Amino acid sequence: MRGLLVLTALFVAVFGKETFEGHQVLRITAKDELQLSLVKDLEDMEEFQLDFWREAIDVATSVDVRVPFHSLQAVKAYLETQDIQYAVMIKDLQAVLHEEEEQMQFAARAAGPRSTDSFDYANYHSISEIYRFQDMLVAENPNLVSKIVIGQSYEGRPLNVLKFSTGGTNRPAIWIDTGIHSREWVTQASGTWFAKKIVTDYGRDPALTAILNKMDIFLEIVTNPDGFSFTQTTNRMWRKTRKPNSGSSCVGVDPNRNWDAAFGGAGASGNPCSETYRGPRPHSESEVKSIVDFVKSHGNLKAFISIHAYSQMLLYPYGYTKTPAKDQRELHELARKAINDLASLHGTRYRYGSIISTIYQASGSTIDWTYNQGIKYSYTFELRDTGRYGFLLPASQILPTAKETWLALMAIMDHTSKNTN
Ligand code: 0X9
Ligand code: ZN
Repeated sequence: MRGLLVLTALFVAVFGKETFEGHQVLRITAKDELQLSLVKDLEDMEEFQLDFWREAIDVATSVDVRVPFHSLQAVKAYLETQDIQYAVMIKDLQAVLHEEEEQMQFAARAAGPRSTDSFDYANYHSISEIYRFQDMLVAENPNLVSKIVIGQSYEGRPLNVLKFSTGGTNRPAIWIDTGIHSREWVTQASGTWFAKKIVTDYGRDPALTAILNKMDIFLEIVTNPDGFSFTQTTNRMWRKTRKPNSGSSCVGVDPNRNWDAAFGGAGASGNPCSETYRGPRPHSESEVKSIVDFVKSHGNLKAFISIHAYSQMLLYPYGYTKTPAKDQRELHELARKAINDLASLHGTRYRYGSIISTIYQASGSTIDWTYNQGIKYSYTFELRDTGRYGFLLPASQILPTAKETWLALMAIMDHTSKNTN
């Protein structure tokens, strides 16, 4: 296993980008507890190098897993021998990636935008394009937008946060982050669109104007810049941070398992090679610690919204326990309103509820920590889709996704503002 990983790393170092020729994404559906445990056993078969896009939880829900070409026959034989049902969601991952890359290169051929009005919101962009977009937005709207740098990533990239503020000092505020998992590209793309939407709607949309006359909004678009850069240069499927782990050849920590909320509990891994590796200690990742420090020093955040993909879900705490959050009723009602507003645009259907009861148990996740810090309106989204493309959502869906999500964000921000003194 270790040998294979080292070999892959070497190959990539010499030849550039990791390819996914013949990789498939399978959707596996266990029909009883026995089958479910057989599917879970796959998680421990390291030689297969499986990448679980959606984990095994219970009999009712299916599992999405990326299977490398070299394991495909064996995995399918394993499932077929046990009579476990599966469907091929993505037949050739590399073909989808190729399409995505072509589209991105085609879009990048156009001259760089001279203003945020001509920015191409309907395509995916490199990290430097997004950083440049942020600077343009600040330059164009100096009375509304500023950029603060809350820290540095492991590889030394700035952790930029856009601050939207119409005045006051340390006003009550709303936090939004996208891209903490680097491969969830539709989130950073949507975050970019949200930033432009805020400056466009301020002074025009009465609801947003009222919110911004009372509260500040903080938006971190590229929350995991090292991972994001890595998805563009080397491995499109990278999720974690890029900090090496001592004593292991595997790199990175899952920044959505690294928070000090039941850190180390069930729903995270202690194995540095796992996609849900929690890290050596809470807040070990600078990308996480920088937000922690910001939240504490600000001290007046009223809503904290962390945006992921995929699955179409709006979730609130907790992920580590089934004990209901003390504001569960209000959080549930508001989530219902938000997803109904979201659906009103294109009919996109979301599920909603607590993390543990809706998706799966996760310890050390972002919003469990923010909620326990006293930020009542702590929510996390899983944007489009439900698995047809999964993390590889075509660029043609960026605008519909961003626009519908904005309606849900407005519902949460509006309620937060109205319930803040
Ligand atoms: O495993 C996760 O961290 C989340 N799914 S994802 O595919 N975006 O990685 C689910 C965990 C709970 N949900 C959120 N905190 N978004
Ligand atoms: Zn995620």
